[in-house]
Amino acid sequence: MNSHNCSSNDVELEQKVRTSKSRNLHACEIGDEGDIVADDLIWSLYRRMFQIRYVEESFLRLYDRGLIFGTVHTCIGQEVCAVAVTGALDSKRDVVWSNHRGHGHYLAFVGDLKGLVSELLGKASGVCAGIGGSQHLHRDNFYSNGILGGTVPCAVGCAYAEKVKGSGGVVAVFFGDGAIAQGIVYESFNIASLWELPVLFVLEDNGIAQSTLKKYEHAGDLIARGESFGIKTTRLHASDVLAVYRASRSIVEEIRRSSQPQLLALETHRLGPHSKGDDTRDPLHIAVLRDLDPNGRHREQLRANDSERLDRLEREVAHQIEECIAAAIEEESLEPGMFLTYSDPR
Ligand SMILES: Cc1ncc(C[n+]2csc(CCOP(=O)(O)OP(=O)(O)O)c2C)c(N)n1
Ligand SMILES: [Mg+2]
Repeated sequence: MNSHNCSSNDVELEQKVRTSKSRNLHACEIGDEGDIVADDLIWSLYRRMFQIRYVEESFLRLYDRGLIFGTVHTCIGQEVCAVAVTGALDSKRDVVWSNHRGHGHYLAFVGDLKGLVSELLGKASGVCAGIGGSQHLHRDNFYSNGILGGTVPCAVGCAYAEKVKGSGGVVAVFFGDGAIAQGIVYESFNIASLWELPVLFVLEDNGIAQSTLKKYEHAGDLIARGESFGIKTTRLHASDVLAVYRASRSIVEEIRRSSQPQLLALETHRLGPHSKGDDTRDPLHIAVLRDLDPNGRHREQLRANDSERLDRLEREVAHQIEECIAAAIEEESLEPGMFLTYSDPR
């Protein structure tokens, strides 16, 4: 197991802030590999991270304006997990199962900005015709559901299907440190390992489940749980997108070759509320976390590399998102009665 010591108490966090501030790397050096390929790659990975951040912040504002119904869980601060892991997958043959915090996973894997924005605004042009909403996104090989842990056996079943078909597809499933408490997760680990299924279990360990800190919920080491089922486990900080991307690529290729499941445990930090405005954490703690924001750190590095290119990138991405939002707001909303009569036209 690649293990880093990384429990999320404040003292350790402050040390990390100091360490991250003392590193002022050129963009090419992110991931400790300075080459041309890395230079282009980091720009495209950052583009996606910025897009996700901008969309998520927009969703919170739209929610406040009463334009989003139901609930909305943003992945602000956790963008590296979505971008790096799904970037390592092949969207044609691999499959993603996501959870309640899935907008970033969807954008990074499917790339369907318009479908996502319209879906959250409850419009017919949304990816699920506006009736799935934030937690029920499905298109092509992407599935999501808000039942904690419930997606993990679905992913294992999918991986079984891919194996039987001989497609070479890998199934990645994202779940949090709260969800890993669900018993079904262990039944899934067991079967995946026993039947040698091509699954990548991705634990997004942000140290909190809604308002319950990990230390009040879990005994023992979360990461060791996969290993006890014979599942090879890698533990990383989700702070350096290029490093996590490269690690994910090699893990995915290993799963594809061997048809053995693996667990990738990413330590990450949720910078926003659990859903909308419901953050019970000490504001000082959040301020420390914000200093560690991977988006901010990558942004600083890219600005040092080419500030005009960065401004252009952010302007373009923001403009595209604003256009999508404006168009979706203009679109007529669904009639409440249609929920009773809707049938999928596909
Ligand atoms: C089975 C189930 N129980 C409770 C909930 C309500 N709920 C939604 S998110 C959440 C916390 C999830 O924590 P974690 O798995 O760590 O993911 P995070 O929100 O931190 O990304 C809870 C309790 C749920 N969606 N499903
Ligand atoms: Mg959590």
